[in-house]
Formats: sequence, C-alpha cells, structure tokens
Amino acid sequence: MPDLARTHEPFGPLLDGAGAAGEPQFRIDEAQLEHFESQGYVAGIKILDAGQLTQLRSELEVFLDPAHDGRDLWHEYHVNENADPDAVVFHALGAWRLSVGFHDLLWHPAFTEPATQILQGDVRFWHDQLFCKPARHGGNVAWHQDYSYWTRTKPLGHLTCWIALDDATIDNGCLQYIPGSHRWDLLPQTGLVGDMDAVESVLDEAQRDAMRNPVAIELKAGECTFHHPMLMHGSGPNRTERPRRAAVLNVVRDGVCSMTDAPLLAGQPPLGIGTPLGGHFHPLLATASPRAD
Ligand SMILES: O=C(O)CCC(=O)C(=O)O
Repeated sequence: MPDLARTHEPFGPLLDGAGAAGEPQFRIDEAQLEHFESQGYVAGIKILDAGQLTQLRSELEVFLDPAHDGRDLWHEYHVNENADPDAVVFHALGAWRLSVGFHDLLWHPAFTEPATQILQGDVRFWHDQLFCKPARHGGNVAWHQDYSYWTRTKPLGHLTCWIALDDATIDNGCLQYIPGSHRWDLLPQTGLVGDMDAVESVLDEAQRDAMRNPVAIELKAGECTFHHPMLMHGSGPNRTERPRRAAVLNVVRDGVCSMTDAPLLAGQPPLGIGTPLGGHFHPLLATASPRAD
C-alpha cells in the first residue's frame, strides 16, 4: 500500500464542495477565541457533514481489524490501550498515511482556519490519533495534559482538535475538561488509561479542588472541540449500546522544533535537536489569514 504521507494536498472526495481555506464562514468569532484563552478550549464547532461521517466511519471500520492492509504504516497501533478486555480503548497514530478520508481531513478548512486563529500563525501537522470506545465495553482515558506526552518538541505551540465521529455524551464517555487548567504547570505522565484519577497523586490542593468541577463536552457527530496542550482532560467508560469513536488532529504553530536525536514518532527518520518540524511527515497545512478587525 502506498504511504499517503507523500501527498501534501487533499486528493479524494472528502472535501468536495466543502469550501476553501480562508473563507470567512470557517472563522471562529472573538467570543470563541476569548473562551479558548480563558478556559483552555472551544467546543461545538461543526466540521463534518453526514456524507463525510459515513466515509470516515467506513475507513475506520477497516482499521479495527488488526490484519488490515497498510498496518505497517502506523506510528502506534493499540487494539486496546488497556489490559482489561472489558475496558477497551482503541488508539492509533497515523491514519492519514493509510486512507484517503483521514488523509484529506487534515486540510479541512473548518479545522485549519480556527487552528490558524487560535495558534496565531501558520499551522503545521504534528500527528493524528484515533480514540475509539466500543459499545458496552469501552474504557476510560485518564486525566492528563497532552503536552506531557510531547515534551520532545518545543516551544509550546501545540493544539488538539478532537472530532466526534458519533454523538459523544457523558454516558458513552465524551471528553471532559477542567476549565482553566491550561494555566497549571506541566505535570508528569501518570498513565493514559486505567485509574482515571491517577493524576491526583501529583496535584496540589487547589488543583484537586478544581478537579471536582469537570465540564462534559457533549458533541453531536461531526462536531469538534479544540483544546490547549496543557488543559487537563480525560473521558469516562462507555457502557451504552453505542460506540464512541473520535478522530484527533494534533498540530503546531510552524517553527516548533524537535528536541531529540531520536525519531519523533516510530517509523520516522530523526529530525535532530533544534530542527523545526517539517518534511513529509509534518506538512504545512495552512497559513494564517490577516485578522478581519
Ligand atoms: O478520546 C478520548 O477519550 C481522549 C482523547 C484525548 O485524550 C486527546 O485527544 O487528547
């Protein structure tokens, strides 16, 4: 199977008729930007229509079978991040290399335009992720800050866009945020799955208090939420009859560098210390439009 990471523009039907980057319809407003600034996230932005959801769900279905073509291209592939078969979290990095819909999604203007606004600069691809919880046996994702997994890249200029491929509710394990926690210092990794509250062991009293007031980010299928790399977030189990599937796009402001001699992701050549992210695994996705004040 060809590695789609060699192609740095959309080439399939996903974005047909979706509009173009830079169009005002895709921009978020000042109140949304202010919400991101003060709370660390902005949620409820519509990105995918019914046809796009159908395409992405059918591509995802193929990935769930561990014997699929192209499986060597994943940077990471976990049928279940958890040892417990009753708490399944399917998690994989690199879908854009395997299927045209997940490839083209990177260039969706409803994603790239708000990303340029939030990052206040040109947007470069870091990596993608799939996070899927099956009906009835879905596990939780423990509280964490994304940047605790990304300290090999600096400076901080990262952004996560979490896209619901199903209606995501508190019952089927939607994302939950601790508003304002993006202003906390960087905390150590305490585990991505398993004990939801493992992070409590490294929190101070004020932070533990704040953890009592999470906000559930319930989204309709096709909506997304953007969150800050330091924002504390996690998600509960899925015991409903419905799956909870999500595609996640992680990007950086252009200029963020590798801070390691090792490969940034499995299967990539090393970039070297101090080298800005670039090359065929980290395409530039969008350039910032001038502010329309
Ligand atoms: O999908 C989830 O439940 C967790 C996702 C997550 O942690 C992330 O996108 O950073």
